[in-house]
Amino acid sequence: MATSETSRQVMDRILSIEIVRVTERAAVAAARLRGHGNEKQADQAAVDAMRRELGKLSIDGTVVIGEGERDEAPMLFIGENVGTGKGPQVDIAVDPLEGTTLCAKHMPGAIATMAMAESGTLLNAPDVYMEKIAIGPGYPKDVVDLDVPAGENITRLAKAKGVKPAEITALILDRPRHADMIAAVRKTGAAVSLITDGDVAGVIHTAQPDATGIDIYMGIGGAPEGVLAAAALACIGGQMQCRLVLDTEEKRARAAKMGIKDPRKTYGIGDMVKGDCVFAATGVTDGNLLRGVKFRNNVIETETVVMRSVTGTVRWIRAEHRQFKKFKLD
Ligand code: VTB
Repeated sequence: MATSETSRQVMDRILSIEIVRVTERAAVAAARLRGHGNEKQADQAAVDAMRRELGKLSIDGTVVIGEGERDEAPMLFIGENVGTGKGPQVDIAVDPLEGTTLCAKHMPGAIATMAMAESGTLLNAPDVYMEKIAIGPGYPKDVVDLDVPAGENITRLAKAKGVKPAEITALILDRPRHADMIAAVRKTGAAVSLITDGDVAGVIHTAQPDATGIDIYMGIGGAPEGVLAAAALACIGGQMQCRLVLDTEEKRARAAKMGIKDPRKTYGIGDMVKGDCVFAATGVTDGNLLRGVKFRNNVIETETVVMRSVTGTVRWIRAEHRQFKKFKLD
C-alpha cells in the first residue's frame, strides 16, 4: 500500500539518525574505560549503555546478532526484544564494543557498532569463526573467491584493478592461523597490513581503497562481526564471501538450531543481509575509519558513520555533546 510504504520509509529515515545515539552512547561509555586493561568492564559498560539507548527507539526489535545466547549473556542476548515495542519490526545486530582488547589497551580501531534491518532479513549467525573475503565496489562479480588459494585471489584482483600484485594491499588479522595465507599473499609481491583486532572496520576499509590503501580483506574472524560488516557493505557496495567454521558436532548443532541447514554454505552479502538495512559505528579509540571519543572541558566529541542501504547515503556525524547527564552511568 502506497501510504504505508511512504510512512515506513519516513520511519526508516528517522531511525537511521536515531541509531546514531545508540552507538554514540556505547562508545562514550567504553571510552571512559580506555586503557584500563579491563576488557570485560569496558564491554559491559558499552553493552549497558547501548541497551539503555536502544530501549528508547520506536522499534519492535529483536536481537539476532548480540552478546551471546540467553544463558551466557544477561543483556542484548540473541532473541532479546529491544525498543519501545511500538514501531516497525526489525532485526538488530550489535557489537557494542568491537575490539575490546583495543579499548582495554587504548590501541587504535575500537568502535561501537550496530545494524538494523527489516525483520527476518539478517543472518542469525552463531558466535563461531567465519572465513571471510571482501573487496570494494567496481569489480566484476566473483573476481575473488573464498575457495581459491590466497595468492590467486591477489593476482586476479590485481588484474581486475589493472595493476601489478605489488600494488595490492591485503588486510589480515594477525593470528597464527593465518601464517600460510600471509606467506602466500606476500609471495605474489603484494603487501600485507596486519591488524590485531577489529575486522568489521577492516572489511569496511576495502570499500575505499584510495583513502585507506586497503584493496582486500581476507582471513578468519568472528561470524557476528562478519554479518555486521556485510550490513555496511550492503550500504556502500563491495563484495564479500563468507563461510561459517562449523568444525565440531556441537557447533553444527547450534547453527542448526538457528536455522542453518547447510553448514558449508558460502554466504554473499545478499545472503547475510536480505533486506534494507542501516549501519552505524562510532569511534571509541582513534582509528583509520573514525576518530575516538574526545573528553574535553565542556564537551564530549564523538564521530559516527551511518549508512543506509536504500539510498547508499553515508553520513559522517561529528557530534559535540554538552549534556553530560545523558552519558551518566546509572
Ligand atoms: C575478529 C576481530 C574481533 O575477534 O573477529 C576476532 O574483528 C576473531 O577472533 O575484534 P580471535 O580473536 O579469536 O582471533 C575480535 O578480535 C574480538 O572479538
